[in-house]
Amino acid sequence: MSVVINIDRLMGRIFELGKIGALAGGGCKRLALTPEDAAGRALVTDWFHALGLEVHRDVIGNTWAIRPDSTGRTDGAPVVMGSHIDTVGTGGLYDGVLGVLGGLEVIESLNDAGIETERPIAVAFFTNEEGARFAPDMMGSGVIQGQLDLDEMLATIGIDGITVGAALDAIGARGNEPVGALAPAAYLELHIEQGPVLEAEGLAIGVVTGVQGISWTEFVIEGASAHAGTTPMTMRRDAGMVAAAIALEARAIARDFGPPQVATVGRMEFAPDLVNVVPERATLTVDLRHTDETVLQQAQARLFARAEELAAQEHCTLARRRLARFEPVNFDPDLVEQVAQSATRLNLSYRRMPSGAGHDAQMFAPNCPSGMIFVPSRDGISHNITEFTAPEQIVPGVTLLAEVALARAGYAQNQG
Ligand code: HGY
Ligand code: MN
Ligand code: MN
Repeated sequence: MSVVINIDRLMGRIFELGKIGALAGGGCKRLALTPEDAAGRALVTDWFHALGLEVHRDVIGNTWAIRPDSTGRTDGAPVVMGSHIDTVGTGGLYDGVLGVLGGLEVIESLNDAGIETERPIAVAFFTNEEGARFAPDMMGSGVIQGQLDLDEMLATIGIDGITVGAALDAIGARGNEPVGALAPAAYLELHIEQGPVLEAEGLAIGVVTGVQGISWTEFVIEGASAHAGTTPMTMRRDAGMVAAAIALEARAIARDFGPPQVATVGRMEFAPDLVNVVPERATLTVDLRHTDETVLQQAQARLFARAEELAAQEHCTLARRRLARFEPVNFDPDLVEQVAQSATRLNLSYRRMPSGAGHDAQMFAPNCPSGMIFVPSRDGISHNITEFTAPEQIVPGVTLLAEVALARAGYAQNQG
């Protein structure tokens, strides 16, 4: 028997949350720990309370809600279904949200069916998964799972000059549960694929085997401002040109290494940023990813060495700062197999695949059996306001999430 989910109820919640931080052309913007994020947190936390769940919040704002086991207790290690509700600046309605509200739908569907479990089941959202305002990404889940240092993260300064600690307090999101307070028996995350594979292969489900390695670096190049018209090219110390050359090197690395190597320059700023002034300072970020740690190290080494050369050639200085660095993660093979077998039992087409994006699940993987379920993304698009997954594609994902969560939590024997 599989749990019957109420897709209309779930889509209603997805659209309701999507109204918060809604962007003019569609999609939404709820950068971590902004007033928009605070409003989203309040709405979802209200939904947790409305189901009578026991709500907890920790020292960096991670929030989880526990459904008691069949004896009414919530102190056992729960099976956790989680993800995030913060978004990037051009966010869609489904990235992260589907995993949180899908988990809530599983819990409400269990309530509807009167199904009780031997273990507690919980649903959670984690602080600052995106890392767009405050790097690194997966910050909240990294802290509570011991992969990132709490004090270091609270002191992290965002792209707008505010620390994580100050932003937490500005929206009243700091809780009192300590690091390590959430110790799941198993962790499951439903997420949109955010890439083109499932749609291209006509598959319903991605059984995620792991997450590729991530390297985020900020470069700051210092040169000298000069007159754009009077300064001979040989006299320039043009920080902007060094930044542009580093960006082209990042693209060359992806080309030369070939798939699955990817490289992205997401941010680039010049100072004084004026049409007729040679830039004296340039700041850019480079995001490199690969499924193989050794290759990612090679890509990173080439980028760093070339950046030094380019700066020296232009008589500029170069400062480099790590924004994020996570090695590739493999999910628990038994759990991956269980997801695959449940998909087969539900007659769902699927394939095993790694995740190109980072996810909270990778922070739980060293501590408990962790796994992920993907559903297709239209045109493979995400981090874009046109991100879309149809309700009929969501149903299999949530049904499979329920199936695996129940298997891990154990049906209580005294089912009516
Ligand atoms: O960057 C990522 O992969 C994720 O969206 N935080
Ligand atoms: Mn996400
Ligand atoms: Mn994302």
